[in-house]
Amino acid sequence: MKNILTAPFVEEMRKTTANMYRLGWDERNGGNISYMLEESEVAEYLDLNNVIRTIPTGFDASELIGKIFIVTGTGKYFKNIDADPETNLGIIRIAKDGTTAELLWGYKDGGKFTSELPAHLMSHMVRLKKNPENRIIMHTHPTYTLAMNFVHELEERSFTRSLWKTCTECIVVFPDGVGVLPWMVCGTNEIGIATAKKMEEYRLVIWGMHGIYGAGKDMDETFGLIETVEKAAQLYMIASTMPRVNTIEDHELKAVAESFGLKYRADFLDL
Ligand code: 2HA
Ligand code: ZN
Repeated sequence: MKNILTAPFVEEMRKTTANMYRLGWDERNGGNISYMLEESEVAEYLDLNNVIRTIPTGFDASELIGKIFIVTGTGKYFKNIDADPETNLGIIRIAKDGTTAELLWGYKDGGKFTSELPAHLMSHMVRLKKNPENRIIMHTHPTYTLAMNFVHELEERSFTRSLWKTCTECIVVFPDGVGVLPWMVCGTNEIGIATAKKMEEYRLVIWGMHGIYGAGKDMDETFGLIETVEKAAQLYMIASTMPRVNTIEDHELKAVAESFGLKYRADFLDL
């Protein structure tokens, strides 16, 4: 059996969370990531028959029975993951009842998975149906995206348009746009259900005045989606305090999308 600390998926969790912390997006225990793993890749590092303990999830994830995820821990800080992955991360498998998580590794201090597990697993279920390659759900609190939440209408068409119009390549990176939820209590099954519903249409979902969710096939794609929204929001916020002289026009957005051959939300453009 190989040392789990050398596993590429543990390394990716360490590097990504450290990077997000350094960007200032994940203060204290802010943010969480879940990453679906292949049974065969985990079996190189762990005895899959050895369940350390079981933890109830509080909701039904029957569609994910037997699936294995590496997930950030509740109350744990992204800042500390790199130095102590075994305390701050855990590897869980959804048990046969669909409502229990079997702990295979991690949460060494008796901890458990993120309080946002409902939003993560419900989003995985939806995204997997859209794309069987989907592996990552990522939640974070990017500074400018959040700032923009306080000065911009929280409505997906207009929010998406403002982002698209700030950065030429935004429409290329997220042609499906950005879903927006109003402010809601976090950590509940209700916000999980609402997030998953948005994930039927979008790979990016803003939690109004809280943060953002991203979904993708790997860490780079998912991080890249959120990073691009954050860059556009940063430009929007910097430029919004000054008189606007230029903008990317709707016909120009259409031209970019068509030149890249994208299936995009044409109904989000005024043409
Ligand atoms: O777990 O970001 O939404 C910390 C959070 C909750
Ligand atoms: Zn959060």
